[in-house]
Amino acid sequence: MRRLKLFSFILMAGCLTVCNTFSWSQDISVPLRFDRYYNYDELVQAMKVLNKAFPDLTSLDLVGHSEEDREIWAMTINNPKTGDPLTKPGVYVDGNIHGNEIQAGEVALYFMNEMLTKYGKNEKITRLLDKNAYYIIPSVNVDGRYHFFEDPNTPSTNRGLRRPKDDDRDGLFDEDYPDDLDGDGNICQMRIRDPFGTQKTDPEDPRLMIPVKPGETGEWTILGSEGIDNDGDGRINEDSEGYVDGNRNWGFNWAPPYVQSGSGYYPFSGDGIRAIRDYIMERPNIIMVFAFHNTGGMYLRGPSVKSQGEFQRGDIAVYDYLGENAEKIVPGYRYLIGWKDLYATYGDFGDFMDHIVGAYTFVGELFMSSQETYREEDAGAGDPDGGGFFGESNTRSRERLKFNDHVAMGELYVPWKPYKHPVYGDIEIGGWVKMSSRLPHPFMLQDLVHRNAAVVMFSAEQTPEVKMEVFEKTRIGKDLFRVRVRLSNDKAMPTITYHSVREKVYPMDMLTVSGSSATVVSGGKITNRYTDQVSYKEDKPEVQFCQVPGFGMIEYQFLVSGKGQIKIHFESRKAGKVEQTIDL
Ligand SMILES: [Ca+2]
Ligand SMILES: [Ca+2]
Ligand SMILES: [Ca+2]
Ligand SMILES: [Ca+2]
Ligand SMILES: [Zn+2]
Repeated sequence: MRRLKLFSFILMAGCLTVCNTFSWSQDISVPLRFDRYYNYDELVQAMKVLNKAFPDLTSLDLVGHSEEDREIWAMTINNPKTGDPLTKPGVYVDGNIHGNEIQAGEVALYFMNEMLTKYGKNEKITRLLDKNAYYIIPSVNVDGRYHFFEDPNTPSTNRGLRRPKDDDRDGLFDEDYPDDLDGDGNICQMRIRDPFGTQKTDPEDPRLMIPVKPGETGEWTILGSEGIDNDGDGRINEDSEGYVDGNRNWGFNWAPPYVQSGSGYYPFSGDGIRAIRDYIMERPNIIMVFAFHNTGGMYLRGPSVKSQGEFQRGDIAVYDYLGENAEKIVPGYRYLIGWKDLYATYGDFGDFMDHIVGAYTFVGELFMSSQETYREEDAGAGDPDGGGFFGESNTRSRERLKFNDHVAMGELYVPWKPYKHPVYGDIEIGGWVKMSSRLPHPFMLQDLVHRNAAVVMFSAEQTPEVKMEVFEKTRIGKDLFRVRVRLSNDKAMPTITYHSVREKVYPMDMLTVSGSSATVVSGGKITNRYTDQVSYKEDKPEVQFCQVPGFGMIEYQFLVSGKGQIKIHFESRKAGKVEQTIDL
């Protein structure tokens, strides 16, 4: 049903030449290599190999199954000697929610490989691993990843979830995919000679075309992606896989498909998406989140839709600190706001994590094709021969073709070749291969995965770290003591996001004072230490609700009556526990 049987033989032959350049199945061992890409099976194998090599520091969880019953795996990296994962700040990293955006998976794999292989050898990484719990799902859309490697594709196909949809409403589901007519493993473009066409050959590079000017004779008409009319309905490539977009299917600010394309019929209709939601909700300690995608070189934060309004000032300060440092760690990448700088999205993952989980969330849009040629991404702006936000001008294309010719040794572009099409007759097929455009050539992959993993590490270092100091204990009467406690945090992130505090997303942190022979008479937050101002809490003064800010501290005062030992205990959903016992 997917494709004509006729082509299956040449399909396999085609894949041998294309896939081998970028991935191979032998030798998955520790340390992992990153001069290659990992298909779905290899990616799972790589996770298992890491788990086997570092059994004390890792565990593998089967998160759930996809639409096509593939396994979705998560790895936890945690040092049990420094505590249970739930008692530490949780750092969540995923990738590849869009099936074609595969290097996101390599970034996640690299992060795991780097943390584990350098633990105990590199001082900084050792400290980071001991500090946090890490939850990593390298491939969210496992079906998309599988089909991106195994099937002929364009750089942009196999993005959505494998939930059949009848795009052209003819009663058949996913019946007319593009077809790899020349059997090279790629879906390229078709063009036909046509004196009435709107394109002519680019004199600077005959592989490219430029629009004809008014009055000129045309040379080419572009027919679209490689394909035939598989179901004989007179249309070509009109109903391929899906389409539900995993990153529009989350249950916060979800909108139906007539508002948000690809959102699915209801929130969490995706099997794998639902399983990952459950996995996340079972880990309420998650406070830092990275979701990797391609392409464009961006670190995006929310809000995803303008009508949500801007985040709270305290949260923006955290995002700015992390985002501005990310820009320095990955040259050329920009720290941007989703709805404002890119486009509005409803029901996306980031919104869910910001608003429901109460975590700081970045979407990392990996790769800039300008890094192939060392020119600005927007070189095409104002160019008369076109180029839009995601499109590009011939100026860019000419440069990218030189990169293909002289650096990638021709591996990224298929020159136009004649083909006899059953409907169009004599046509030509050619263009960019699936492993181009949105993905770095393997020789550039190492740099991409390292720098972006370093961004995760920088942020992981900035998860809250609360220290407790009892800075005063004074006898102010018979068996009456004044006890002052400082909770400080020298990292950028507060113990709870400001959004979570305002919207009461989950319980505040708690500071409690208890002792078997002592009673807390009064207690409250010190608003001015010098003028002795305290904002006392009327009921249950032995329990104080609080948030420890980033790069800051809060102080509390308790009047305690009694004797013996008292225990001062701080507990946070995201920032763990600290405790001290003192003698009155
Ligand atoms: Ca159909
Ligand atoms: Ca092809
Ligand atoms: Ca058709
Ligand atoms: Ca059809
Ligand atoms: Zn994406």
